[in-house]
Amino acid sequence: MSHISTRLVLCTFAPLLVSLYGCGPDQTLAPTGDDTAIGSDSDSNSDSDSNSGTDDTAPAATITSVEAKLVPAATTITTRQTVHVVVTATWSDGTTSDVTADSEIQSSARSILDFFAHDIGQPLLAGTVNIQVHPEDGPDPAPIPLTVTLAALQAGDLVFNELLIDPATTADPNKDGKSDAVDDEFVEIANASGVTVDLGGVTFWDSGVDTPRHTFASPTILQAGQVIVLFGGGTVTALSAANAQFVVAANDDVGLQYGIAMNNDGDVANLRAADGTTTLASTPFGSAGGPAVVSDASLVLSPEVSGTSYTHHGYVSGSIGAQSPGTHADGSAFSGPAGVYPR
Ligand SMILES: [Ca+2]
Ligand SMILES: [Ca+2]
Ligand SMILES: [Ca+2]
Ligand SMILES: [Ca+2]
Repeated sequence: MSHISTRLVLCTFAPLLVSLYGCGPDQTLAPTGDDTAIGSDSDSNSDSDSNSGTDDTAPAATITSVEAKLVPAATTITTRQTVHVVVTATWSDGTTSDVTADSEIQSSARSILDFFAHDIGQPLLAGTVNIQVHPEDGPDPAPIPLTVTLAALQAGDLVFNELLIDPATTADPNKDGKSDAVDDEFVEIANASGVTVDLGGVTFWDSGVDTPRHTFASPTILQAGQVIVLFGGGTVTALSAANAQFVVAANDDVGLQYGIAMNNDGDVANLRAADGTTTLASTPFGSAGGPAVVSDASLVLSPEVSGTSYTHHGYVSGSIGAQSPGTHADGSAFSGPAGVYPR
């Protein structure tokens, strides 16, 4: 409307502009080639110019701009948060509408952040991404930059899914070619948090000593649905499984070369946060309370990862035997993020 008013004023008081603005009873308002500034203004005039006084043939409005934003707004998130993308179109008649459902929403780095649901961004690793939006109609909005940082570990994020406290004298779970009561002990630690976490600086303790048996290297990234297996010693290079990592106990105390030292009569497996004091997970067994230790086989959560009690590994339906470092008891792989965030 303001365009019309301006035009009327101009036509009334500045007759010399008649040729530019097309004043008069006709409709010669179309842009004239390279004169883009005037052309774009007068183009909308021609749509709303109604000499007849009736609203007869108004063409459909068009999208003039599109904006994409995060709701709530964010420039940095941790892996414990998700982001919600909202796409809004502004139309030539001044109205706006939500066109999120009609827009393609993509991440510039899907390993860092991905869209498993249409408009919900799920962080997977630390880093910086651009969220790119392609609306079905109208111009692409500016991409949304976003930085992802790793969430701090909390109690409950990690669970001891499997503990091999008393390996069989003929077993070789770490597959280093030797059976060893210390080296072949292991704990299988599952990420039950549903988000990516970093075990860097986290320590493993048994009971009765004031020194950790193992300190996880920085960073040790564990994504949702993944596990890491900590063996007492030996080598683990022959082991591999999807969504699983394998490490050997190591600490800085040369006088404490006892592996992870899980006593067969009873002990407590503990994980502490990098601050050295916060307990992340604690599982007593045998004489320390909790489940009885079984000989020559491991204890495994029932159901795996989400359970709160332990059972003999060999009793699990479909069990592959006495232990299963890096896989479910039936030998199947852990799901990783793809199983935690279904599309
Ligand atoms: Ca033992
Ligand atoms: Ca071995
Ligand atoms: Ca011990
Ligand atoms: Ca297992």
